[in-house]
Amino acid sequence: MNEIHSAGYRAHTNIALIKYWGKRNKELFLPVTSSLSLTLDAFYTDTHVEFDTSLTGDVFYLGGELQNEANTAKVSRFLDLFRETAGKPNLYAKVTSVNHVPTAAGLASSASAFAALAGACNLALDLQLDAQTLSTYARQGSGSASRSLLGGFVEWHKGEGDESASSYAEAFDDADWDLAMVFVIINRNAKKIDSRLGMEHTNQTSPFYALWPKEVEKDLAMIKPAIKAHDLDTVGQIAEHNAMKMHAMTIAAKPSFTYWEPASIEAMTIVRELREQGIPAYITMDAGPNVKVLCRASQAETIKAAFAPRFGADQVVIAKPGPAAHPLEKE
Ligand code: 2P0
Repeated sequence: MNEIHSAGYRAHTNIALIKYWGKRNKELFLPVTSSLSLTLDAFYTDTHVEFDTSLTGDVFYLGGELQNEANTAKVSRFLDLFRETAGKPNLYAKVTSVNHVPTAAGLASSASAFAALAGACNLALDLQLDAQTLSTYARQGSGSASRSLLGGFVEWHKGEGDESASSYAEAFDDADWDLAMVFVIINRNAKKIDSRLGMEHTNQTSPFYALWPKEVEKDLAMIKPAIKAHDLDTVGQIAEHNAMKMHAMTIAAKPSFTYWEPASIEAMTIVRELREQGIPAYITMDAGPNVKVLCRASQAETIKAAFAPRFGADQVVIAKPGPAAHPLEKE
């Protein structure tokens, strides 16, 4: 008789206000600095995992499509962490994952994907790992996934030396205030430099990287009290400056590269114009051309409208603070 252990989990994506950009240990995904993010409601991943004693290897479906060997191998390496903890090294699984993102977004997120898979494995194998411990597992799928297990503002602590258990994510603030993030989705034409490669190249060749750890430390120390005080202007100014410093480092890498496209700069100009009109709106950008705007939820529609002359309605998405990752109801 074959034995089946299954569970489903949903995790939302997160956007860092203080960025993770560099690893001190690539095998364990230990970061150079701590980081701080906001989990968002608009984009998420639903994942079902079925550990089945009759399987002779792992099977991975993403968006209804059976995945190739390389993608399946990534998932398998991640499942190994859970199999080892459960003491069942030969228990294979069928993983079925769906990313919920707006049409034409190109926003597939490894953060929500590995967080959802971590939650599903923990539940299916009845490991009962607490959120802090589970975040150290999610981290080893993708660094930013550690932060997607929790809701609201989340801090991922860099930890100590090579101690995996010391580098975990922790809820910082529930973000239950007048807050939103407007996504301006810019279709990419340029060839993507994925974040893993981008951060490593920056770390190794950008002369400005030496300044980064100290800057992050200062930014974190300043942004935390501002979040607690619900001071959007201070939070936004620090977050925007942190993002600009990250992107400046990539331009100074050798060879130089940037995630910005002409439309990214147009979107940023609109944000600055909004500010000149007295509307608090602040830019952050990640390893791609999309521009995200931190603002008040009560002004998000006004901000969305400001992008309308230049960007299509389906290119601008309003997201609110999102919840912690959680189990999906059994069908
Ligand atoms: C962040 N990013 O803090 C930063 C800012 C992108 C820009 O974390 O190599 O996919 O899998 O740990 O987590 C994206 O990098 O990289 C990221 P890996 P990950 O959100």
